Amino acid sequence: FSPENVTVLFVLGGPGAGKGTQCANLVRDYGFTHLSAGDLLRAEQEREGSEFGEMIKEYIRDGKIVPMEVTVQLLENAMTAQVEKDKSGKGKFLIDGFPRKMDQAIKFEETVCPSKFVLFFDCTEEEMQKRLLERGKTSGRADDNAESIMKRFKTFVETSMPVVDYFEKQGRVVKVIATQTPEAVYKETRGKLEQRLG
Ligand code: UP5
Ligand code: MG
Repeated sequence: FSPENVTVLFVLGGPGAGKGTQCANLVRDYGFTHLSAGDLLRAEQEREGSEFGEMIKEYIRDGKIVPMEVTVQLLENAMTAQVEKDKSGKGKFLIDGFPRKMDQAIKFEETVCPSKFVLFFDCTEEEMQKRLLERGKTSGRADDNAESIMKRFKTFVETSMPVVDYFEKQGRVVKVIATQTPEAVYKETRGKLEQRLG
């Protein structure tokens, strides 16, 4: 697909900030296609015959960032499939949980498509930890345990926040306070998004 035919918003925020929850709302009301990098990696890990399965499993459990080649390729494949499926030959994407390392940000914007802006969900670690431990009771996610959560927070602060800062310096971040109820967070999200999209 050609970059002129697609709109991309990156959706960032710490582990458990509510990225997936709010993306579901935006899909319902604005017709975006939601692509979660974490979901794509988990699906690839499960795929029979994947050469990356074991590696992805270890990286996710340790809260580390999977080498970007794998993730960028998965995202590009999913975008291509969606654009080809769409009658208009266009696409409107929420790329959730990506880019979370500087090399990914540069590579994706250079070789796939620049993003319009970043939607950043800002939440306290205390609140995120509470949410993830609660979800961990039933999610079956290998990284929803106290030890992995700590590692995910460390990676977020050291590796992913610099990406948010990089976009912020370019005036490309729309920040939403994400500690409130899901409904309140969504209300703020809609308001800021509509202002920005014009
Ligand atoms: N919840 C949501 N909003 C709430 C609110 N306002 N009030 C109270 N509760 C709220 O929400 C998390 C939980 O909180 C849910 O139970 C929800 O009901 C509740 P969710 O919407 O799922 O939050 P989200 O931000 O999507 O949390 P998630 O756990 O998905 O975030 P992560 O960023 O940690 O997970 P992701 O799947 O993106 O990545 C997982 C791993 O994949 C990474 O750690 C990394 O190892 C790997 N990865 C890469 O290597 N490269 C990538 O590019 C991407 C991922
Ligand atoms: Mg998520």
